[in-house]
Amino acid sequence: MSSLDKTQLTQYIKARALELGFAQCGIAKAERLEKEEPKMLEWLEKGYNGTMAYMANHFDKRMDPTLLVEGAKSVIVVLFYYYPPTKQREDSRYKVSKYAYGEDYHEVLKSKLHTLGSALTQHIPDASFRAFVDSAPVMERAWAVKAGLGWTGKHSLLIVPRKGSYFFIGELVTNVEFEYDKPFIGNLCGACMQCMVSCPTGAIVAPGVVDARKCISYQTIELKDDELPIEYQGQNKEWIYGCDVCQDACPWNKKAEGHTHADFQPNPSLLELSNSEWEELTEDQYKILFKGSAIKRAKYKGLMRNVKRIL
Ligand code: B12
Ligand code: SF4
Ligand code: SF4
Repeated sequence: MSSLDKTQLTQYIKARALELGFAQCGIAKAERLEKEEPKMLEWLEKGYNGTMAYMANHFDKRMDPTLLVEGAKSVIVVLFYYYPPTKQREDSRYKVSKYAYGEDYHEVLKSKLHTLGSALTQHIPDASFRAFVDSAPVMERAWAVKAGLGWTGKHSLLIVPRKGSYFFIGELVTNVEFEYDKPFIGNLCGACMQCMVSCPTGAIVAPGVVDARKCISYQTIELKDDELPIEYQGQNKEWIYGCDVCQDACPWNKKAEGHTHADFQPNPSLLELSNSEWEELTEDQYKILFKGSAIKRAKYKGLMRNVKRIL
């Protein structure tokens, strides 16, 4: 048994999260996401997931973390700030999304989440937990809202008041009970439409709804086909891995400052690659340059296909 009561344990775990480099930590009760369910179903029915068939898998588990993790009582949600301190060279015709400048964030966040989980088991020996970042059937943005961390903007991403959207989201689902945060109520977008009007492909089809098939991020990373469907060709003039246009356009990101994580520094070679170096990149160079990077998700063939599309 822990010597800490519920309030102290809640404060302790949140303080540990901040020490580990997370910008924010909120905690929500693990329960079915009743409100999100019909919206998710509609998104799938409209085919907005494109070839990401996995988005339709484990529907019940995605809606209810108690089905995903046995005995789950709480979802601890953490945010990791990633706006980079340095950017790609100005004259680069081949833009890489800022989230992929450094090491693979899945690895960085998972390792920190496991350290956070171990801190929990030190106090509660029979605590169990599972750490998730991005790839599991978990509605991460909905949980961040439930844990009081922010709202989802018209581009559908989580925005933290005054701090913007350049955050990754991670979770620990655990059998331990905490004092829960109040959900973030409302939406601070107001009448702004900047993300919707600036999206180069019209992928934000309604406020808060992204048709992934039209999104450059999907087309450059998730879509494995050699050719883009004809209706989507020619709209993307610069992105070879992901896309930041809707986030860069957002007033909540206008004051974004570079992060200071020593363990998540941008890869200097990536920032400095010239246009001709991108065009002539060999598979061996790719392997050395992007070792441990999120860019590996696109594979060499996929990345060069994206370079050729722009070229
Ligand atoms: C699939 C996916 C994608 C797809 C689809 C994107 C999307 N918006 O759904 C693609 C490949 C396009 C993508 C792109 C990106 N992604 Co992504 N992606 C995911 C993933 C794996 C699942 C998201 C999901 O469930 N989508 C399905 C839809 C239905 O979910 P939803 O938007 O939450 O659904 C709500 C709304 O649609 C709304 N809704 C539905 N209908 C209606 C109708 C009305 C009227 C209203 C108001 C609302 C509404 O209600 C739904 C339920 O809450 C998550 C990780 C995770 N497991 O959650 C990361 C995640 C969302 N991605 C992330 C990132 C960083 C990106 C990119 C910025 C990467 C980049 N720079 O290229 C882009 C951003 C593009 C964008 N504007 O969304 C981060 C976002 C962090 C944040 N601050 O929010 C996540 C959380 C990963 C992580 N762990 O950090 N992604
Ligand atoms: S990431 Fe780019 S393509 Fe996708 S919704 Fe945002 S602006 Fe549009
Ligand atoms: S650009 Fe405007 S509408 Fe879009 S998310 Fe930001 S505040 Fe909301």
